[in-house]
Order: sequence, then C-alpha cells, then structure tokens
Amino acid sequence: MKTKTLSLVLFAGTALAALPAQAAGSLNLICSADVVICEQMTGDFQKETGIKVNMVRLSSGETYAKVRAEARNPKTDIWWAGTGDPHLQAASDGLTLEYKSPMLDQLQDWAKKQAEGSGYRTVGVYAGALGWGYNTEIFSKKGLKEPKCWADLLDTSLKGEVQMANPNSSGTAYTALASLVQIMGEDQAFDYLKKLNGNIAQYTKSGSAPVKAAARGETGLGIVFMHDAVSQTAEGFPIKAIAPCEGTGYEIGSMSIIRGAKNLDSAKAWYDWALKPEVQSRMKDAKSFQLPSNKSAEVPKEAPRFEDIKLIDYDFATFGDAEKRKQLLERWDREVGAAAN
Ligand code: S7P
Repeated sequence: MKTKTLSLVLFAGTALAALPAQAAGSLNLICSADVVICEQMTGDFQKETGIKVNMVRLSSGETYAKVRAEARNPKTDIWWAGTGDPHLQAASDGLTLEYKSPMLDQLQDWAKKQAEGSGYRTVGVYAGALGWGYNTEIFSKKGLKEPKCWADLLDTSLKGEVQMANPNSSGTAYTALASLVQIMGEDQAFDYLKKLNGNIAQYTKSGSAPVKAAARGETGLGIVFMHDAVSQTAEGFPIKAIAPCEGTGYEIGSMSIIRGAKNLDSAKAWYDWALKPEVQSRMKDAKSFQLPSNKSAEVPKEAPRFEDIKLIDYDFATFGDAEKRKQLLERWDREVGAAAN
C-alpha cells in the first residue's frame, strides 16, 4: 500500500491530493470509550503503522444510530470499544463485516464467544462490571449512608444526588437497564427506575459523565461501570466504587468492522493491532481499567475483578437483540424519560 502511494507521489507529482483515502493509508474510526484512551490508541496506532486515523468519539448508542443511518454509504471503517450490546445489534442488522482475526486464539473465552455469537461480526476487546461510584466527602458531609445495594439508591435521602446516563445514547445506561430487567424482571425493573427517577438529578449523554460529575462534587453518586469510578479514584478524587449487593451486569466492550468500509485493509490492521497483548496492557496508562480480552495482556491492579463481584449471567443474545433494545428503550422513554422532562 505504501509503495503504491509513494510511486504515485513520485510519478504523478501533484496527484497526491486526489488520492483516494485508502491509497494514503487512512482509517475512519469511531471510538466509544473515554476520550483519553481513544486518543492514546489513535496516537499509538498512527506511530506504529503510519496509517492516519480520523477519530470521532461517540457514545455506544449514538454510534449504533450513526452506523444504521449511514448503512448505504458508510463513513466509518471501524468501531472500537463501547458496550457489546449495540455491537451485537449492529451485527444482527448486517451492518458490520465478518472478520476472523488471526489474533482470535489469544483471546479470553468471553471475547471469543462474543465473536462466535455474532458470526464473527464483532469481538470482545475488554470487559467490566456495572456499579456506581460515590463521592465519600459529599456523603460524609451530608450524613448519607454508603449505598451498597440497588435498593439503597431509592432512599429519599439521595434525592438529587444520583446521576446516570440516558440509555438511548449511552451503552453504559443500556447495560444498567438490561441488567435491572434481568435481576428484577421487566415490570419490577421499570417500577424501580420510576422510583429512582425521583433521586436523579440528570440523565447525561455519555456513560461515564455521572461519576466525573461526582468527582467534581456536582453530584453525590454516578451509576457507571466500576472501572470508570476507579479511574476517578486514580485521578485523586474522593470516589469509592461499589458493586451492588443484589448482583450486577457487565459489558463485553467490543470492536466491529463496518460493512462497506472504504479502508478495509486499514480497518483489519487496527483490528489485529487492538487485540495485541502489548496494546491492551498499555490501556492502563490512560487510566482505562477494564479487564483486557487478550489472555497475555496485563490485568491492571486497579481493575475491579469479576471474581470479587456478584455477577449475573448476562444474556447477551437477548439484550443484544435489536428488537429487544428498541422495545426497552421505547418503554424507558414513555415511563421514565417522559417523567424526567
Ligand atoms: O469509559 C470507558 C467505558 O465505560 O466507556 C464505554 C461506554 O460504553 C461508552 O460510553 P457510553 O455509555 O456513553 O456509550 C465502555 O465500553 C467503556 O468501558
């Protein structure tokens, strides 16, 4: 690819500006993790491969909507990170491309299962459990009790102290919705969410925003992935991460090549590169403390371990289904979102 580009530059002189993106070695990437790790990954990949990355950071639900909207003329080559459910939904809609990376054998079973279950249209890149982070200084100043269980979040003393994201835009919040439905049953989960709405100060667009707000002292508690709470603790903020006592759901953060990608070789190069152990081991440098999918990658010491958390047997097939997502989100909009406005 580079040789081709070079010869065009040498023999065609001014034709460089007219080169198609693929010949110039570029990649259009949507990154659905925190912007710090998105920038680190993009910078490292560019340095190591010479492929220029045009990166946009979007929440998982937003990305799914964009990929759907652009299905006939995709502007994106690869979607890295974000919760696995919308990646599965994109796979079942036929929006992503089947690809069997030579790296697959090196991955944890949960990451391989994600690939197998989607007909190799997505793959697991990391995993992390859902919970919350609360600001210990605010709680102690206001005399609030540490909430250990989902049920504790309904305590009226927490009125205006809780933030979570909107499940339409955020994969984190969709994971929360799907987890509660699996823990309580659908009707009870919606009763719970309607009650919880009384304590919610704001539904944010991005999934990790609630715990960032708690870190800054703008709210008491954010319902987030536990690793996002731990990153705030690692930044020096008085945030404590909690794993809910009743049990909780988890994500298999995923990666998918978009069907019709204009820079397919670059997309495959990113895909294989992002599954390497040394790349995943560096994620902690951006305070990204998920559990890596490559078995040989270093598990950060800060990462909340699955063996210490009461995890549900999350049903990815059901809750990664596009129809199920639509039905749950419509119900959330009607019964919870509408009451919040
Ligand atoms: O910050 C890392 C992380 O929690 O962000 C992803 C998350 O889904 C993106 O945010 P949205 O909730 O806004 O979609 C997770 O995959 C990842 O672990």
